Amino acid sequence: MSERTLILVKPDGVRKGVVGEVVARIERKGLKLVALELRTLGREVAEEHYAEHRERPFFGELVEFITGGPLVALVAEGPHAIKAFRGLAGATNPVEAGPGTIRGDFALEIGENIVHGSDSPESAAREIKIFFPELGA
Ligand code: IDP
Repeated sequence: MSERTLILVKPDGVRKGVVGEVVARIERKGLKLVALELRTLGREVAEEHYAEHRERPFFGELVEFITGGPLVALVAEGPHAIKAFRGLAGATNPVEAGPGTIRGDFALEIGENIVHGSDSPESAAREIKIFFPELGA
């Protein structure tokens, strides 16, 4: 069963120059790129994307960070795309992410963990609509 997931190479990933590396890992896994764009998020889009974290103490920091520079938004498609990319990304906290994962290989701090990947089909649909409304449902 093919599905789609919304992936962000966050501003720290762009700053560190690992966009190519992340995209290569996505492609090497066998996922297909459906959309890809470099853009800088405004506060409103950032707050919408992270709406589920609105009440968390780090929300302000998270929005500052994600709007602080260009990021790469992309949609990847394939069987189990959501779980497959979460596997490539590794644990949210990079010090707990295993070697060979994106966060395990390129990050140290939870606030700067290089990538975002949708965590469920519902989140994927919601997030894809925010970043690429032209893709439809
Ligand atoms: P996920 O990105 O692995 O799905 P979530 O729990 O949805 O993890 O958190 C969203 C993002 O919020 C994380 O990727 C991370 O960058 C940031 N974050 C999570 N917990 C903390 C924290 O305790 N301090 C700062 N940032 C955090």
